[in-house]
Amino acid sequence: MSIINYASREIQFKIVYYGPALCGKTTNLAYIHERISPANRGDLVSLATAADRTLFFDFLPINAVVIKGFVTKFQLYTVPGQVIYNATRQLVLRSVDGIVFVADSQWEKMEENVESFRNLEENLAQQNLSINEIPYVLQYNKRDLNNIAPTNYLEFLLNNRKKRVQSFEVISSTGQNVFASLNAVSQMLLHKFSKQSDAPASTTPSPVAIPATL
Ligand SMILES: Nc1nc2c(ncn2[C@@H]2O[C@H](COP(=O)(O)OP(=O)(O)OP(=O)(O)O)[C@@H](O)[C@H]2O)c(=O)[nH]1
Ligand SMILES: [Mg+2]
Repeated sequence: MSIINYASREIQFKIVYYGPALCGKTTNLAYIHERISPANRGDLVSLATAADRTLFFDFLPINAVVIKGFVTKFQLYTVPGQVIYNATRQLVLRSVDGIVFVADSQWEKMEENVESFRNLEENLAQQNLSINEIPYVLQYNKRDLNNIAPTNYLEFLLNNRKKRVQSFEVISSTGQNVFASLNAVSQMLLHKFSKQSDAPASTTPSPVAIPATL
């Protein structure tokens, strides 16, 4: 649930990067952290094992646009993808506003992708939420590798609901479409906020300032 502070005119949204182990969630946050100027972001906080597997979560706060006089902040989190850390995923998902589901495009990861999506739905259900109520986008990551499934197969597996969502072909290690997917989900959140608040909807600018060097 977004946090609105009328005194400081700030609104905060929580976006969670979800997906199977080693699909590239932390790599997304590392890239975003590297590309946004320190004036517009906080530190990337990562709690990882020696082998760089996320143990608890990664956290990156970013400042984005001003909308209707509110400074909008996005708090980006990743969950640990390893199956054993489900309790932690449930904690990280608390009060989530938007989700970037990161799928690993490699053929051998299809089952894990589907299982992770199902696990996401189950964990949302525990909060009495349905995936259909939460703005989310899909990332098909690791498009640079050779052994990858075609995107229409990934669409068939993961984007097969009545209401299809936006999906992106991503190479998070080089940054391809990392900001496109973040902006898409942020924009959905801002639209939702615009619709819910009393003031007339304004045009929604690109929520996250994309560095000019991209
Ligand atoms: N070739 C390629 N490798 C990638 C890409 N994205 C991530 N990787 C690599 O995949 C490995 C796992 O990436 P992480 O970002 O740590 O994965 P994660 O989803 O955070 O994993 P957990 O924390 O265990 O859930 C790392 O070695 C990354 O460099 C990509 O687009 N292409
Ligand atoms: Mg990680």
